[in-house]
Amino acid sequence: MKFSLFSLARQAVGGAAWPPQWRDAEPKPAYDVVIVGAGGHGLATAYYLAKEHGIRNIAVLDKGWLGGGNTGRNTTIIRSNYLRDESAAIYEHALKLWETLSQDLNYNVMYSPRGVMMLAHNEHDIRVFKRHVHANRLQGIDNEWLTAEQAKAFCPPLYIGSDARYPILGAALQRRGGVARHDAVAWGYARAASAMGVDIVQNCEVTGISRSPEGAATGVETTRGAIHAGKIAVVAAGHTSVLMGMAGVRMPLESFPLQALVSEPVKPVMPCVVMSNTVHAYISQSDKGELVIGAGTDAYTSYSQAGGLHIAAHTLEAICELFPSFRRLRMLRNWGGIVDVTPDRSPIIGLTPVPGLFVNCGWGTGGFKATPGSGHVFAATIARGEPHPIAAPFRLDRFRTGQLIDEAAAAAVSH
Ligand code: FAD
Ligand code: PYC
Repeated sequence: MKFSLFSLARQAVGGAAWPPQWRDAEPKPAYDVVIVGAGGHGLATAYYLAKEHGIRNIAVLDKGWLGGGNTGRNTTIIRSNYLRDESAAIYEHALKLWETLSQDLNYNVMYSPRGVMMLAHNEHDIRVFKRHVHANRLQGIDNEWLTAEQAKAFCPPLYIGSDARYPILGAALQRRGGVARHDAVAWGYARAASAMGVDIVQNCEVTGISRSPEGAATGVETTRGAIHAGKIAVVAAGHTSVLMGMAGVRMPLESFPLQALVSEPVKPVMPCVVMSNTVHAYISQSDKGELVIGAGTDAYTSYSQAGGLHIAAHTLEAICELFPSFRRLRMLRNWGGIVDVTPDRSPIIGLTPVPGLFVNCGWGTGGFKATPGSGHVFAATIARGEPHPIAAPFRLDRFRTGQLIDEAAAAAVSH
């Protein structure tokens, strides 16, 4: 890996500003772009920077192993049935990229468009989901309303009796929604980016962001030394506030644990993805046969990669009421990740007040589905130094101007 001797020397003098006579002699950055975070979004960004913008002198740094953050911990639900035009544009952009991603990367990411169904349990749910169906149709995105009987026909294990504790009054179905293999997405992007010359450095925690006397971001301090960089992109879900704080930028984010669990493997029994925001549970079946079950976020902010057990218990109770035949299954394991959540539940993508510093974060409980689209538009934003049109509405300063993109209901996970 390439370290800049000049930046090491600068660190040795306590990070002080370069004396004027040295400034002229500043070295060429070791990397054109340093990406902090080797999750799906960071790796996808590196891949599209290399593939579509010819920028290959890139390092992707991670404090752990690649794909070991939320990318490797999520329940892989993919859909684009959001409410607002801005959101529909980015999630649909991603969904279209998912459709050919295995071919593009020459790596099977096991994208499976098996349908995502969101259950309505009361009048309010019905109105909210019908509003999404109508909005999506106007946006050219597939989403349809099902009666309870149609929902049961689509997903036979679902219990729709009127004596249910959470009666099912109907559902919104996006047939093109589905799942993919989370690890394969990280590995596929990493392999393809690496083949184009991108350096991926694991076990390399970023501990500081250095700035020029004029204020521009010039490099990162890491547990393995300093690295001088032309541009720096922070893509470190859950930890963004900490990293951006190193450059003096305060972010409108809160970090929460979000957890999931899997059952013992069984033969194919769940044909689709079912989500219920109201009962705080969602479920699908992995290709290994495990039922993949997710819960809502913890109620309190924390950096612990484990959610409260009482939340998991509530989720399992709800799943057993929605799918009584799953009562006999044993749970195999549970885990958690840390998601960073914005006030309007939409991501932040783009430039920052610090020249040369870019950020992509705030995907909250729902960024896996966005991975290809997020990486694609973020790469264009970094390469051109101005927001890609799809990324533009998600700029950081919307929290100053008030142009929020409220997607609280589309998140489909309680938070
Ligand atoms: P990550 O994969 O978390 O990558 C960020 C990386 O940054 C990490 O590898 C971390 O080690 C690294 N990092 C952090 N700090 C530093 C530092 N100082 N120096 C160097 N590296 C650093 N989304 C969906 O769309 N569908 C779902 O079904 C879904 N289910 C979820 C279920 C759970 C339990 C969880 C936790 C999340 C879920 N999500 C889901 C959300 C989704 O996982 C995330 O939005 C997405 O994976 C974020 O990807 P990322 O690449 O931005 O972050
Ligand atoms: O955004 O679809 C989603 C999701 C499902 C589970 C967690 N996030």
